[in-house]
Amino acid sequence: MSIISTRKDGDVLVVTSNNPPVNALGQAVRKGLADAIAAAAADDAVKAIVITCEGRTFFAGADITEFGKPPVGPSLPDVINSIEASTKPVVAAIHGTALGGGLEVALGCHYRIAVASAKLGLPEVKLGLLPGAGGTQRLPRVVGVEAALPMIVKGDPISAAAAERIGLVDKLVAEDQLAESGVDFARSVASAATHPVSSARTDRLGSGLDDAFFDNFRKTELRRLKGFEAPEACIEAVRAAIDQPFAKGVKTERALFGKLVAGTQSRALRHVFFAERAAGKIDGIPADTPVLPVARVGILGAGTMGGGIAMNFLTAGMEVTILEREQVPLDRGVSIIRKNYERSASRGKFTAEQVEQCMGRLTPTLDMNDLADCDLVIEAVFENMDVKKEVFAKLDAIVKPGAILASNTSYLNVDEMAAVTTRPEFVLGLHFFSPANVMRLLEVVRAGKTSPAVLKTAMALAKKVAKVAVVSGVCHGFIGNRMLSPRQQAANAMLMQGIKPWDIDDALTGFGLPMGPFQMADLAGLDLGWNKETSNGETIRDVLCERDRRGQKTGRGFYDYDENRRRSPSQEVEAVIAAFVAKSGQAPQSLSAEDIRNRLLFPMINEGARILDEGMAQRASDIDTVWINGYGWPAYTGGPMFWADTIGLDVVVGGLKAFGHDVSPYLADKAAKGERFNS
Ligand code: T1G
Repeated sequence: MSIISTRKDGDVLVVTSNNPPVNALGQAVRKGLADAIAAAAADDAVKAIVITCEGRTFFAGADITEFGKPPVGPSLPDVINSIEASTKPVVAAIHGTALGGGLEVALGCHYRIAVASAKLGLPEVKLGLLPGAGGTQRLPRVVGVEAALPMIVKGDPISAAAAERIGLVDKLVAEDQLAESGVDFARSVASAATHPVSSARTDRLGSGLDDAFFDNFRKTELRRLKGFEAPEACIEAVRAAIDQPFAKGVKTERALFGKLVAGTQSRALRHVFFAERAAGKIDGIPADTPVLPVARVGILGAGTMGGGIAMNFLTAGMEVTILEREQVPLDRGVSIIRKNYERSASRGKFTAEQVEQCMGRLTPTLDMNDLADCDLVIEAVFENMDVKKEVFAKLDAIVKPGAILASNTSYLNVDEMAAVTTRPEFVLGLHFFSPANVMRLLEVVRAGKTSPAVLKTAMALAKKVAKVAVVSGVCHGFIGNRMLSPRQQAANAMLMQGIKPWDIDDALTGFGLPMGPFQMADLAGLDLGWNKETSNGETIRDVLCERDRRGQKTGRGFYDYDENRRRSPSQEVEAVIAAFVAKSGQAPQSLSAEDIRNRLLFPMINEGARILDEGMAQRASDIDTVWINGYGWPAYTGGPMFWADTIGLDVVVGGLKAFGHDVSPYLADKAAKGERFNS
């Protein structure tokens, strides 16, 4: 069966793509489309053409795996130009997603129909690219610049209904009638004298969209895209649609695309795309391993984590029972869940009815026996091993056999928790990140006896609650937090060399991380684990806490904070640090931002190498996925392991040696062989 097939429905030629899983526009698809259009042109019996796709979606874009390889014709722009030049009307019949090159194909068609559930978008910017097959020139001509600009610069898809409202889709059709509706629509326009040609349209380009318009757009939309190169290139390309004739505009688009596709950022973001998809694959689990049914979830603890975790399952349509020891914290937890939903509803994410449906699926309780019938129970209680063991022993006695018991611990040994139960094969870690209803990352901790079915069930559940799940072995702090520790140690060591906390933080925020270690410390509270009774000014943190500089909560920590929690360097802290440096007898040092950054990040990478060497992570790209989705590592660098590959493992090894660190043999070996973490 060829990827592109054609059939005649009377005088309408139906061209169908069948290239699972997402009808990516690889070479064979492009060739097949070009041939079909040429055949239609040569066949007088054909009066109109419909392009449609088999499977779960319309074309989901160019084949990303082809990027970086020598191009093989026909090119997508050529295929789209041949569609647009057809004298017989071409109708795109859209279901699932029309994304990137897929929407560009549809824009080359003269008409577009879609089922209501379809999504349409140009997500290229998320891959560090821009639409490179005419999308930046045709979309503004079809829907206007105001509607096109956010679609291209932000890359988020829109619904078919929204697409119809802006004139991108000509007609919405019934979900199960797409092919027939396509033929009917094509037949209905076949006799028209002319057909709309996107590239020739100027009626929607409008006027007076000057620098002020684009500057205002930058101000409102680019703040969250700081550090990404592609958004600005997208704006430049859309401007070309206004300022230049189509033929010149597509040349501008092509030049911008060529620069981006060859750049490090796009290579990094394409790596991230495939890394997130690879993370869901578990080595060594037979394909026929069953996924266990999970309809009702129990949550122990209605605090910040417990409440956020509960929302994931409620939002996904599941029944949740949430347990607390006392009424007050239980009521507080439930009201915070409602407040969070209502805040999201006020931003249009949920309807009031959906909020009530989610809250309706929540059962608060003070009685652990109410968890007996749950299929999965997740504990989010105090981070103490004795407390955890006690909870697991009780749950094991109460919850029905065959139910999964999970811990939301951030560091502790899940094997020890499993060992106090009679069902260790049903025990694992599910480490959510705060706020748990927002953060995409879920570290799935595979304990020594966790069964393949339980692991596979956890991964399937993660997808159901829209999390990016990464499998970690049992080790202190799993993948993310384990790598955070050497960075924190390096930061504290630099303080003792007289490097200012704000210079250290700025080195990381300058690199693109959301926060530096001392900002994080102030946010979490410097008195976390601090004991007032025993404190004796031995460490910088002791002294700061003794002076009631406990972080944002006291308005002073490593920084001083104003009433809007804006931070500023503190002379008092500078003096405290200087005193410690003087007492150590070392001469204060000064380092460049790059040096500071390397001293913080190289030890993390070294720890990442140890994690890989021990098999605590399945692959280097999993570590990248953890740091991007759990710790805000800038995606345009690809994650810590990909970044290390980019700067060269030999450079990392050289730096670690210079900073006096023991280099992981796994890392040293790869560097010596000129290899990369991500092959
Ligand atoms: N190319 C190659 N492989 C792709 C692909 C693509 N465009 N899209 C998906 N896959 C693979 C994916 O790796 C996975 O493989 C499988 O398909 C299922 O994907 C010139 C420059 C469509 C919304 O950015 O957003 O067009 O892991 O797990 O959750 O202007 O896939 O099974 O081996 O994600 O149902 C622009 C990318 C390209 C859309 C479906 N298009 N895809 O989500 O499945 S650039 C995109 C998606 C471009 C032109 C430019 C999603 C999806 P495996 P999945 P899903």
